[in-house]
Amino acid sequence: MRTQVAIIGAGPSGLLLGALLHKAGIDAVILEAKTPDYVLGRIRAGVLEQVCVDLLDEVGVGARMHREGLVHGGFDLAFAGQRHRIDMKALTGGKQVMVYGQTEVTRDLMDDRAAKGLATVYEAANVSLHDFDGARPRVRWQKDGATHELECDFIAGCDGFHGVSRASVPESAIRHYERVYPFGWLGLLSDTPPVSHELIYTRHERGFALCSMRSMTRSRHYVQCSLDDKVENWSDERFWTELRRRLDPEAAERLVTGPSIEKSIAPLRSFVAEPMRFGRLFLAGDAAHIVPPTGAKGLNLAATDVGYLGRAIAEHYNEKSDAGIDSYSERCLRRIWRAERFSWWFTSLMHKFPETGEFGEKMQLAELDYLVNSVAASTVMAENYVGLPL
Ligand code: RFL
Ligand code: PHB
Repeated sequence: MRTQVAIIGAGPSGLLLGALLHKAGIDAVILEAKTPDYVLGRIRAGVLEQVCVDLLDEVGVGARMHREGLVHGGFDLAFAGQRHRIDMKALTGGKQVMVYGQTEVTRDLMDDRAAKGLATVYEAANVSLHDFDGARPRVRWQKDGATHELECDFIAGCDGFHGVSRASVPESAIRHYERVYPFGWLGLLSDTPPVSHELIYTRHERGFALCSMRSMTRSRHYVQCSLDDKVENWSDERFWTELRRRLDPEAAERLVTGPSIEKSIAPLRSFVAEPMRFGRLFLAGDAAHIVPPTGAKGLNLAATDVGYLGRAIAEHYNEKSDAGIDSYSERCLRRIWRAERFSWWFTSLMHKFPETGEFGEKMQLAELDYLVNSVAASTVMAENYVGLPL
């Protein structure tokens, strides 16, 4: 079997890259370890930057997002029992974000791929990458008791943080930068109306809380939890009680509770692998970097990585230029480090860090007070949240 680009992973970055390559007339095969239902069952991101929206429009899968997604021009920061609105739209000269779940983005890309008859191999086991330092890379996998091999020109490693692509690179060729936070987020999805029409990020002595949404009838809430916590320890009732305790009085009053549809714990981590290109292997999305979810940047970074990569590969075939391929890693990393900085900063500002003590808490409150009362500081926050220019 032969293709131009072998894409490892059918998460949002692999699927979007597949769509961008198809649009440029380039043949690609996607290999995914799990089933489609498993991929769609992972409840993750909810906030899309304009660059991500533009890429989905560019490949023609944006119609449902524009119909069902919610455009937000601001969000609230809550601390010391009060809420303060950050007016992103006014502070950034009109920029806004789209609230539309990662599950829906993935579904739209999957449906489009299926409708076009493009090749995706689900349940591909033991995927292995070979010879990407030479001119003829190959990918092998097992399915239905048989071993398969795909010859290609390029391999795109879009297989997330625990994938095989980054792990296939010799240790001496890659450098990792990492910070693991001493807590996680416990998330709960429910068919209940959101607390407010915009997101509320809350700093509280008991820990961080976030009120988000998927629609005006479906909410997504998070509370900071300890790293060794287990979902089984959290009945729906315990979750709602804990969330309500952390919210400001008005939000607590408006909170509508109901049975969970999904509940899961995600550890928080900042991680970057450098470089992102190894001969004919490219890493993209969570395979190369992780941000804590506080800044809502993970999926957006994945989208911009594959935006750059799709264009670079198209230039290689259609314009016989490798300029985009040669600058891929550097271009991505510049954007990634700025998003890492913002996500780390916002995480540090909003969470309970037991080791920093009361002094740390006072610093957080002083910074939040400055942030919501200074136009300059609010503008910095707003322009990072809507996404820095490409
Ligand atoms: P994914 O989504 O992990 O997909 C990788 C795919 O690769 C497959 N795979 C393999 N396939 C073949 N062979 C192997 N050996 C393989 N190993 C793995 C996996 O099964 C999977 O299907 O990575 P991708 O595509 O790079 O997408 C990244 C995003 O999923 C991630 O950055 C975001 O979800 C992060 N994130 C958020 N990002 C935002 O932009 N805005 C948000 O509001 C936001 N909220 C969040 C988030 C992540 C969260 N969690 C759970 C970490 C909220 C949370 C709680
Ligand atoms: C979500 O809706 O899942 C969500 C929203 C904003 C974040 C993180 C997650 O910062």
